[in-house]
Amino acid sequence: MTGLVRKAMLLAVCGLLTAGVAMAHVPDPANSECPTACIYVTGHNGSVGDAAGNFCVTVRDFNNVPIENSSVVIDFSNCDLQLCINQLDANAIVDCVSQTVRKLTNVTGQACFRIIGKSRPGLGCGGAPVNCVRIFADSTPLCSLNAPTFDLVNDPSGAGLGAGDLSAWLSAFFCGTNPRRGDYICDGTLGAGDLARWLSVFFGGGSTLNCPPPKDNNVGPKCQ
Ligand SMILES: [Ca+2]
Ligand SMILES: [Ca+2]
Repeated sequence: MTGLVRKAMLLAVCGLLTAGVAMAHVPDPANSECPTACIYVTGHNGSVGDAAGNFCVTVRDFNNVPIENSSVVIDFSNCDLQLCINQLDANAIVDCVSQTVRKLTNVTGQACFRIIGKSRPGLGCGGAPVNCVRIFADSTPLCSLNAPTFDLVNDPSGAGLGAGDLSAWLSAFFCGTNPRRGDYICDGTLGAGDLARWLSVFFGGGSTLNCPPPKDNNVGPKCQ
């Protein structure tokens, strides 16, 4: 091997090593993990968000190493729901203007959420576009998902799931346009499986309450 070739190889190896170091601690979507189906937006039981809505995001870098203290942002700004300011989670930060909920990852690179909120009023057969939720880690886009909502109509008392929500789901079912807010099985259509999932969350008792009214009627900050 000539001296010139050896030098060139050395430079190439150094370049690769430098690139590897530079990519460390930068979130890599290919090595990170998002929820597999969609994100459930639920109510709470007075002390904590409904376990039915629990989901986790794991952030890893180019070398597949978990990133601790990565800022995971769940961005609902394209969705048809209203977040509650109080997520009953001391580690969750809600931004009403940007409609985001944010948490830092733990030592294993994981941040878990239970998003508390409800559907906006007056949606009729319309609603959110496909994959309205965007998930970022340190500003790097990781994935996009749908965000069905169990609490579909407001209750002036601040109560959570009830007959009015069930009725609203049935109205959505008869739309024929499959509003994504009622697609709990996340298959693109509304059917018996979605109704069964709504009933299981209702009877699970974890969404007996939601954030207090009034809703904002699609103007102003999309949370309360
Ligand atoms: Ca309701
Ligand atoms: Ca479905």
